[in-house]
Amino acid sequence: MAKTALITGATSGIGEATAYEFAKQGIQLILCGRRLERLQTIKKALEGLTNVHLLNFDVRNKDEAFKYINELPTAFKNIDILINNAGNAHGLDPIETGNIDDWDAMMDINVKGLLYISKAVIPQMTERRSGHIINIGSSAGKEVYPKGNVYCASKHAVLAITEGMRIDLNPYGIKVGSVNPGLVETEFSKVRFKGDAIADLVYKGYKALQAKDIAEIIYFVVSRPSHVNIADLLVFPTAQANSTTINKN
Ligand code: NDP
Ligand code: 8X3
Repeated sequence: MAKTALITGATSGIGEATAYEFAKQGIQLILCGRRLERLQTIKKALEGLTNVHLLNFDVRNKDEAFKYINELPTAFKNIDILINNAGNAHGLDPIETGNIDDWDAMMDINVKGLLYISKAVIPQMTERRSGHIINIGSSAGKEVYPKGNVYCASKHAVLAITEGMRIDLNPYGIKVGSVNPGLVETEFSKVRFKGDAIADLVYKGYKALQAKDIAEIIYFVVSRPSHVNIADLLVFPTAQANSTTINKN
């Protein structure tokens, strides 16, 4: 029987590319994001390959997260794979001038949103004693870079939550791991810099990772045999050695 995956943040970038990759492999999809039109376009594009169900809500809204996940139609009720991907950086400022709304957004979406979705999905996984959770962390969850403060904190939290989940869900045979990319050319920098032209410079002068690169890695992770769990994966573009060392032309 086809597996079912819930992907948060499926309207662009890594989440969208993962939806395409999973559809190609015949995995049924539950796609979550705030931009409904984009969700509908993706559903239309993928329906020839697999079944797609849309969940149009903000992961910060815990009532909606529980309501939508608890009320999934029968054909989508059993979630085998959860990709906790929704998230972004907001701003790049020294701690002393950082914007509190940016801080709230990063902690509320990247950390608390991931927890709400996980809390809504995990009980059915523990009941069935199977499942696979992949949290999309970041190289920013492994090292802190200048002005990265709160975004880095949110991704360090994702890594700690991943490790905690893996320990607590170990008796149930549930796989938990994180995929942690360096620079990926998506809408990420447009969101971070609020549409400012500076966003275009982030991926200039070298070949950044593409969303499809990460989607293929995520599919590799979910397609390992049942006794293999890729717990923690760090991937950079070849031109990047760490958060601050990038070989640009
Ligand atoms: P994008 O901006 O392209 O995608 C972000 C996705 O998250 C969108 O689909 C967006 O959908 C969704 N999202 C954001 N906020 C919410 C919310 N409140 N509720 C529901 N969905 C939300 O960026 P990426 O694809 O690059 O980012 C995906 C993940 O990868 C993030 O967790 C990011 O931190 C991580 N990452 C990115 C890297 C990069 O360099 N790009 C590197 C390392 C990690 P919508 O706006 O429609 O709700
Ligand atoms: C995204 C990578 O270096 O822009 O998580 O923070 S970075």
